[in-house]
Amino acid sequence: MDNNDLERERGITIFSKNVSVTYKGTKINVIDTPGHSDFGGEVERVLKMADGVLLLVDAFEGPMPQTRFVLQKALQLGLHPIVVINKVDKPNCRPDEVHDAVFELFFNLDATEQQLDFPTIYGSSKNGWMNTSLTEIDNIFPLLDAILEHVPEPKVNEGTTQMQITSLDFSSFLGRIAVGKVARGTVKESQSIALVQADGGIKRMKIKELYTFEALGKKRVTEVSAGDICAIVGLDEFNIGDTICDIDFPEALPVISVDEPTMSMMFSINNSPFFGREGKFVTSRHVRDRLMKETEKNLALRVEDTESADSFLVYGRGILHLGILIETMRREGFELTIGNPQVLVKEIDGKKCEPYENLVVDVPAEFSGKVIDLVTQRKGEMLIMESKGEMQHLEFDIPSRGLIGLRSTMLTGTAGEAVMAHRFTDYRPWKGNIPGRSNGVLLSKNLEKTTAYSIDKLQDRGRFFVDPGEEVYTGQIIAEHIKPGDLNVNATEPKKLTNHRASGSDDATKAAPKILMTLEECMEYIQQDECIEVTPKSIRMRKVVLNEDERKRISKSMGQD
Ligand SMILES: Nc1nc2c(ncn2[C@@H]2O[C@H](COP(=O)(O)OP(=O)(O)OP(=O)(O)O)[C@@H](O)[C@H]2O)c(=O)[nH]1
Ligand SMILES: [Mg+2]
Repeated sequence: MDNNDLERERGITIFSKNVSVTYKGTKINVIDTPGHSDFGGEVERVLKMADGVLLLVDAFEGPMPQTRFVLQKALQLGLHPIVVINKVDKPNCRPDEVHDAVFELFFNLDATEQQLDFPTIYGSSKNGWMNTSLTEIDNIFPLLDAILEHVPEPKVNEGTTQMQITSLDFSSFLGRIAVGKVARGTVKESQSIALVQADGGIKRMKIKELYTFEALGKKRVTEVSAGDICAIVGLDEFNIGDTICDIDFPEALPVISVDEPTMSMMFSINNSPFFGREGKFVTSRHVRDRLMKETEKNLALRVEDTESADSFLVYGRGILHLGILIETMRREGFELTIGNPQVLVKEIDGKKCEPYENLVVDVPAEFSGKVIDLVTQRKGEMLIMESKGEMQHLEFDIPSRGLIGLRSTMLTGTAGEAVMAHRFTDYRPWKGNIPGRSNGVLLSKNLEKTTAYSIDKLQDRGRFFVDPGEEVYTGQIIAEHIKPGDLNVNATEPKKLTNHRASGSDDATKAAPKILMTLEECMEYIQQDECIEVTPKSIRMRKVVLNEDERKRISKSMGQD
């Protein structure tokens, strides 16, 4: 179902999706939700459309931090999950232990007697089977039977039309499409309705076209009754959370609450010397309009104007949440400057508080000491340490701040073996200073093309982010310094003519290949005085202040404060 470009590239679900299957005469609507913790708000919202839940757990890894979160939301809504232990084809998987762990999780989350009595299905979606036991079969009918048996029929409320818009679909032909479950009465084609907004305002409009979900697509219908999920075309203006009601009896459903943002980043127009070279949309007007448009569907996102007309403060749920937005914008042709991510600090009972997260790391036992070391340096506290096959399972409490940049150091420190996941828990008192990046950077002294000759000479000073022949500018971060402290270097010197060796390509082959960093890696890499230039073609890290002398003056005056 992951059909969006970004989803395919990353192998994760970002947007929830609807499909349906008819089994033994019953239509089953299936909603696929994202699993990553940054998209918790989305999960929470679409759960409101659901009459039941399949809780998918990996037969090797067991419940993850986000499993806890989504399960908690489902239990609070009074849903009765069916537990699906997937991937039993994996060698060394432990389906029975995982089942026990899931039971313990239900118990810890105050599940009712009835919820604790959950049905369990085992299987391998990769190999196309699901069964009530660990015996491999050649179909998934036991899973569908469990759905028919354990998921209650939707409540069909009689009365006037009522449907809350819980998600949004988009088609270039039809425009914005409102999706939700009909809660009461029916919704009809050409019906005139009242749209009740979050602030209580009411707008009258007309439904143009109506669809239900059928297999992997949509089917046009003339009427949808309570209990089914429907997609509506032709409402010009609506927001997620609005209720579609009878034109004469506008009665709204409770407003949808979503997770508060935990992180903010400054989005500005591109102000590098390469401004406007690679993008189509580059003015503050373009950027502002696009961000405001995004807030209509991206509920966990908030955008604030700042003192500068060229900068906007964007609040989100985490690096991935904001990273996806930036990546989407750059593909649409935008140029931006992105500041370093800041966690949201709150004052609670007169105390400065910051977000904390639950961090889970699975790592081969030989690296567990290293992991504990790295997390403790960043003010993490270990809660759990246990063996899971040949792996060590570690759980920590850590300020969100400490997580920024942790992934790359963790992967370097464990030869790429650590698997980590984290999830926001709550706000707690500020934990004090957390050390930032330990290495400095090499900065370009000039605006010019880099040369193989210079890069080669500088190889023992740092690991480069640019290739020979790439154009760089003053103040651009072109390499990681092998030591702390920044260095301004000339990476653009042409080869000396006095050199007697035959000039040619042999120099170019000596340079180690550049380090490729993803957008999110850059977001975690940069420090307070640095930012990222994002264009459709490039991602460049740079100092906020490009001029070396000016930077010195500023850091001097800061030091005197
Ligand atoms: N071995 C094995 N791998 C599986 C099985 N099912 C899924 N996978 C793999 O697990 C990975 C994640 O699968 P997804 O379907 O994207 O998982 P997801 O839970 O939807 O992930 P999010 O949408 O990001 O939350 C993919 O690499 C799949 O190929 C299975 O039964 N056995
Ligand atoms: Mg998925």
